[in-house]
Amino acid sequence: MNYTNIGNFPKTKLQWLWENMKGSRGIYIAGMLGTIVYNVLQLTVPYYSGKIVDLFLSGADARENLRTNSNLFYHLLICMVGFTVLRGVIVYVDCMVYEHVSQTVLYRVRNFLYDKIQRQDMTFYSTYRTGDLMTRVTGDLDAVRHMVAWVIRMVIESFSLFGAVAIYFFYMNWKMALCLLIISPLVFFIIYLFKNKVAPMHAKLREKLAQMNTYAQENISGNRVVKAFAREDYEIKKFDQANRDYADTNKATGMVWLKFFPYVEGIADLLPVVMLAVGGVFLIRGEMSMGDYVAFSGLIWAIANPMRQMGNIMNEFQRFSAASQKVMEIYYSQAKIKDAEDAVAHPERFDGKIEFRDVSFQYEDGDLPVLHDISFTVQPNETIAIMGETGCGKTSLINLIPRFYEPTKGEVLIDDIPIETLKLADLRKQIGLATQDVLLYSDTIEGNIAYGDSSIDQKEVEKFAKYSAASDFISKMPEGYDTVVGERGVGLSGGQKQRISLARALAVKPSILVLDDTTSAVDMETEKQIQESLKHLDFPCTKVIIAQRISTTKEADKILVLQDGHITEAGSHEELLAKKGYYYELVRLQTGIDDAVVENSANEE
Ligand code: DUT
Ligand code: MG
Repeated sequence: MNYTNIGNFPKTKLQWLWENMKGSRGIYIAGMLGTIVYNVLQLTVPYYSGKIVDLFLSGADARENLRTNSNLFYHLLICMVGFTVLRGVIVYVDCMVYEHVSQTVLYRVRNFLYDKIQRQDMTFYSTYRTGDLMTRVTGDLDAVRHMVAWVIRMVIESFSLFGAVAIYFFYMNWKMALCLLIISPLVFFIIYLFKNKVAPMHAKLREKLAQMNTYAQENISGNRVVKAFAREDYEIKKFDQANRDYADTNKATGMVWLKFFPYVEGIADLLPVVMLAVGGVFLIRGEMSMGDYVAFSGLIWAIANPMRQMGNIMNEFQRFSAASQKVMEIYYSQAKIKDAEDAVAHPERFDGKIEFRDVSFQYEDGDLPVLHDISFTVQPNETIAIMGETGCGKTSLINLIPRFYEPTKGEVLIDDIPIETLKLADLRKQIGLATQDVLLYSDTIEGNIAYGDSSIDQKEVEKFAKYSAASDFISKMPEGYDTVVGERGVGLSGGQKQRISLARALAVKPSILVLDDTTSAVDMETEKQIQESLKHLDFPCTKVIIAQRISTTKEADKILVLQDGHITEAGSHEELLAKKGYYYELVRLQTGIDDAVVENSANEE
């Protein structure tokens, strides 16, 4: 896959995240500070309870203190409760901050990605599978959101808690603190080993998810093929396999932590033992007060839990890493076909002259050129027909006109302007295209016809439907133009879809109309009707028509015959008949009559 700059982004993942927090950075930093504050506040309870124990419960003059200094006792108690309540409030607000910022980032990146995907060129769409793209804008993006909402918060929580407690421990009794903390670097080492093991697992996991989604997506949109071949069981099995693969990889990823978990857990469990043994000795020797002992034991969880949490955090961090890689690939991808820096605006109509100058073309992923040195000119308002056997390059040729692809050699000009100097939108707005593979939107028929120009009214929609010989069948439908057609035009026949697609292409009143085998599925009679109305459109329009039937091409001003990407014959119907080449043979084949008659018919015309 050479489409994007994989792994070679202008920013690191965290820098990229930070960039997308624009506008919420201040509040996010406040949120992080809040996290530090509420974690440090955790120390207040053991601090005050330690004080209370020392002064009023276990000290030598505890009773005396309680009698003479009860104010202090209540003061300490109120502080303890007050800080606990304050902490609760901060945690609450903090949670909202993280959630808010993460949703803001999610919204922003999602829109950005959608925008990016919309503006990509054809090569992009043949590179990425739909299911994979869907995974990127859903699952992967959610992992990014999770990073902002949870992972970063947990990192700060763990480190601030651990750090605050460590400092407090040293402040109380440095010897005891040292004994407890000396083993903690070992945890970091274990986590480091764990990271190396789990990172590739997350990359794999993510691929499996994309694969599963792709199967599901292809299967659902291709359900008719599945049914036609009665391959339901096969498809179910295929999905089951992908599903199992994903589940297994998920389990395997979880198992990685299980290998490291006993060591981290062992170290965490060791802490209370050290506390009891070493603390006990210090207590006996009088090197530590009972209050300090209580404070120490009351806080031991605050260094054990961050250790335990590390594995979780690292796991989530790696998930983010794998997912953000995929998101950033789209985020930083650049369409190769885009407006030139100095692109010329051309809001007005074209006259409609089309010229191909020595155009050769090869698909990026193809081994051989599919078009060789194509040169021809179509004058404004003329009709040019392109013929040739399947796979000879007809669709590839017309795809160069709206700049879906770019020639590898030569250039395409419209009204003598090289099309790569025009603004893409201006170029494409002037081209009405009915593609070979018809795709209609889940919308009403009217909505589909007016897709390219939603400003046209019902009357005009009906006019274009008439041009494309679609009005009859549309008016026979129960809800007429308001009939909702499903995805890909479910509920319509092939010929009906083609006619709606033709009406859609006409409805933008293009200067250039490109029809790729658009009447292949309609009957001869209807096709004749369409040909007739195309001749009498109420706006000037150059027509490029790919067709297989002689009846369609016969009346074109010029006919091109393509063979293996070369133009082998060019001229009018009569000129080509006289050549007695491919076109002549085609006429013979299609009309089913012998040479003499073909020649006669040519003479008549
Ligand atoms: N091709 C690719 N990649 C594509 C599309 C086509 O490599 O994305 C190849 C297949 C074929 C050649 O280019 O060998 C020409 O294809 P095209 O679609 O232009 O053929 P066609 O003349 O339109 O055939 P058909 O009459 O079947 O529509
Ligand atoms: Mg084609």
